[in-house]
Amino acid sequence: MERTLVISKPDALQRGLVGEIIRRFERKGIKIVAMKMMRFDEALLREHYAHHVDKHFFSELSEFMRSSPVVVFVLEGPGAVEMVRKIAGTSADDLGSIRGDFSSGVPQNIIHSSDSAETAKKEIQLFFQMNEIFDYKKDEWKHVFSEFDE
Ligand code: 3AN
Repeated sequence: MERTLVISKPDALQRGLVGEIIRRFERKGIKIVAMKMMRFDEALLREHYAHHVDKHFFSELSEFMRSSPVVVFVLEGPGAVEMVRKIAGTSADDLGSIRGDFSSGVPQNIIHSSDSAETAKKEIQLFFQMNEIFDYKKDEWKHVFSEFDE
């Protein structure tokens, strides 16, 4: 089953939006299979944002991402990567999404989610040990996903 990584960023924790983020995924029927609070250090940040290390905004991004703890999640479901990206939204203009409803720009944009199934695998390995990710059955799924077959 497809999995994706979500980071609830420092602004979400500071603004009391972690529950709202979880609620949006839960009510869509997506399964939470791992969740923990942690703090980014410089090494993890450089690895996670390797594609941005040379960008002009990296120091601003780094300072922001280390300004408070973050909450990281592994979410699972049919088509989870794309569904979670849609619920998270692309920008502050994406009204109805998490970013659209709660953020007004970068870097304070509340949430990170993996951009492809391939990236998700790498990101999940970067943040979680295998024994921190849980396998369990979500009975609700037979009512949520028409294509779901036990
Ligand atoms: P996304 O998070 O939407 O997939 P990426 O991977 O292009 O976008 O960017 C990662 C993060 O880098 C963004 N979420 C944002 O926090 C930060 N970022 C991107 N562009 C800027 C910028 N011009 N100034 C500050 N931070 C930025």
